[in-house]
Amino acid sequence: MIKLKRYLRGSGRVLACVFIASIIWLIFDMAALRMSINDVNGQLLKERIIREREIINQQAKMSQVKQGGFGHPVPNQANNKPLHVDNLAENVYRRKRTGKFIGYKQMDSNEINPSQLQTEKSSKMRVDLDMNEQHQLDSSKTKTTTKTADKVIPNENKHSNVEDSKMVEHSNKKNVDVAPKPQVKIEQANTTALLKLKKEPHPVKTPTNPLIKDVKGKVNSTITETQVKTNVKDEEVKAKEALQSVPKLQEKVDLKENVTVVRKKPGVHKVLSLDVTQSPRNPNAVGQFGRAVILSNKDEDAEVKRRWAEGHFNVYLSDQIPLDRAIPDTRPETCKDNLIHNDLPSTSVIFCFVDEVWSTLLRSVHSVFNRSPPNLLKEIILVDDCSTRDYLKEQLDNYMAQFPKVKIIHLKERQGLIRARMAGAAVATGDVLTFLDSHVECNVGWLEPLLEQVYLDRKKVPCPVIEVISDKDMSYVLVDNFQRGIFRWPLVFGWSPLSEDYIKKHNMTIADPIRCPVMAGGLFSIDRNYFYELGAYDPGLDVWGGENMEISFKIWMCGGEIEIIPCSRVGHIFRGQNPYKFPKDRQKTVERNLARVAEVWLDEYKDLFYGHGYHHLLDKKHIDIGDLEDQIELRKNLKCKSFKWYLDNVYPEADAPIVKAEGLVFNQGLRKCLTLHKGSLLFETCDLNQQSQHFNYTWLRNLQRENVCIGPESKGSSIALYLCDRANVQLRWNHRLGSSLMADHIITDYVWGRMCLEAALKGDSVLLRSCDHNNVFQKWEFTHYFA
Ligand code: UD2
Ligand code: MN
Repeated sequence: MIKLKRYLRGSGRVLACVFIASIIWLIFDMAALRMSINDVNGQLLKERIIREREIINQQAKMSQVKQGGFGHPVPNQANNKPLHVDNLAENVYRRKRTGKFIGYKQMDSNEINPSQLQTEKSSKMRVDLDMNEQHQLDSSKTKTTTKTADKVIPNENKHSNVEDSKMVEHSNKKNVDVAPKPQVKIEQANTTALLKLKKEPHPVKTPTNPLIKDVKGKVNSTITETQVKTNVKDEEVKAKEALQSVPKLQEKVDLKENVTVVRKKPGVHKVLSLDVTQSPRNPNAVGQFGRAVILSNKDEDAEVKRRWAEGHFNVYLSDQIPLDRAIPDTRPETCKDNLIHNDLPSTSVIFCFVDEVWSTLLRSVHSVFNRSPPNLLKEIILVDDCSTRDYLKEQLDNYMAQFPKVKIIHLKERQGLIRARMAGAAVATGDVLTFLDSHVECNVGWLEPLLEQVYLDRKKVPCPVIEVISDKDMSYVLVDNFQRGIFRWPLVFGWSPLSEDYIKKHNMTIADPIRCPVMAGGLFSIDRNYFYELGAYDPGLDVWGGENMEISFKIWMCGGEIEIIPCSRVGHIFRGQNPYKFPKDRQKTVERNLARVAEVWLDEYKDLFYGHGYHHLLDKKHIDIGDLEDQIELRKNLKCKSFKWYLDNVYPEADAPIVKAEGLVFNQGLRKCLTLHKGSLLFETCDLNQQSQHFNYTWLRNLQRENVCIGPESKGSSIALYLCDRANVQLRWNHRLGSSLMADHIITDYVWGRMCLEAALKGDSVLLRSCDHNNVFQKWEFTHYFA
């Protein structure tokens, strides 16, 4: 103590005072610093909120300015992602589709790997349960009673309180690390953005092309007593709906990430991975998660067979599968990060159907409701193409009455899918038309990528990847990547993989849009006004078939583009045969449709169509393909490009030689070439430079030089020259190279008995003689063969 006193004396005291003072100073300083940091933080936060509000205001203004339409091209950078190979979902259920033709698809269900299935199942569970937690969050707002866990979902995209406490408990446990709680302020900002956009929907332009009236008029005139069930609501109710649905939608989005995105690039958000179901999904339900169902019971087998004809697929099984079952999210991994514009156009989804099975029709509709952002889904239009089944009348109306967005049209006369679709389009009010078959399941995130393409370019016609719902076990089956739709002669639709070279050359990833020469037909989105500018479908096409060719050629040749969008996926039940009746003969209906398409769109290539087994369609006595004037006029008015342009630019891989063979026609006996000189046939020494020696062997099997054709005289054995006539069977010859007995011969199929073209010994004429496979004067060879 004495020592301490001694230290505090004199200079020691001064030092101690300084020391204490500096400590006090330090403490004050730190406190001040802390306060100023808090200030800055608060300021920063304020600024951020203000900035985000500004962005949102800008977006709202933009959507006001863009009232004339939504087609301003902005490249989607999110597509340029590296190839993703180890996507789990891709390894599940993968089957080959290459080379198989639509309508004949028979799938085998034995390839499924159960362990992968399990993984897929659990990952899917997380998504669903995640939604349930959102339901919990909402529980104070709405209370609706859910019926059974899997079957009925009475509200369109409206979340409700889930009363099954077991499932909720389960979901909360599972969900802890899955759904991070959103930050309140940020949530508000985003919500405002969407609400503002919602309040200013895209105005609907009325089609201006005079042709539109005609097309619509024709359809309407045949639809007698169309019943349109519209649930018109006043604006207030609609606004309320928007207020309810949009914030809920937002909850599902990872808000933290979304904000980062908004700051980088205003006006976009990450594609929404919606899978909304009102009831918790029963993981043990039949067909849940898109898995195959194998029936072991013999009685059930008999039932499957008994009911097969109702839809030409496993109807018995379909009826047991939940209407809102989950299916594996099969998109390439990178799709989830794709950026989508906030102000996408709305769509009307159009299903036309005839005698569709109840459960598949409903599953199709529910999949649209459950997996589409409500603000983009303007309405669902169901066009009943004069079905004969009772349940598709009042029962359907009653069921759909709970969904204000559903409109039903019951056609009084059977129109066929083409005119039925047009009837649906005629009442549609969405900016974009989205056509779907009535036995589909739309997958997670299916809609936004389609609408995004239309938004970027209104002349783009995007199609989802069509995946397979097995007709036998109802499993959801993935298809190969890089597939595009093509046609082979005679206009048969098929799938074909892009070549390795093409993929490399264009630096393509599995998520990039694929240019598609021909669409499958059933599933696509198209700007509504553009659809009418193109003259919709040819209303002269009947029942089924060919309309996919028509619209594909029309789109490409008249300035549009068709693309398959791998980030959008929809499952479809491919049936072995049409499950409904054709009012007239099926084959005749389809070939008549195809002939109409060929006559309007194929130019000089139409003979390739007729030449592949459809010669008989040229005979007007055999078939009346109807009036084509309007269609030809339409093509002229639209100033569409030629079919040759289409082949050169859109589908250069097509095998489309304009003739079967051409050049000099060499006779093996005379060792000279056929010459058409001053109206008569003779032989000269072969000379490629001599135009008089050049002949075509056409797809209509004519031996033709310019417009002159060689044919047998109607009676007798001599040969005559005729003005070519595509319908004249007298002018058709069979000729092919090869090793068969009659190879190299030129055989008429007009004169009774086997008669062949033969060079006269003197070389001054050609004759018609009984075919003799040893006779070298009956053997001919063209310079070039193409087919
Ligand atoms: C494919 C297309 C289909 C259509 C067809 C060619 C896909 C997945 N499917 O055959 O959309 O382009 O090729 O025409 O790309 N329907 C009617 N009325 C009729 C006939 C059919 O409304 O008179 C309905 C039918 O209920 C179904 C849709 O049209 O919803 C397509 O018929 P489909 O499923 O028999 O055709 P699909 O898939 O074999
Ligand atoms: Mn179909």
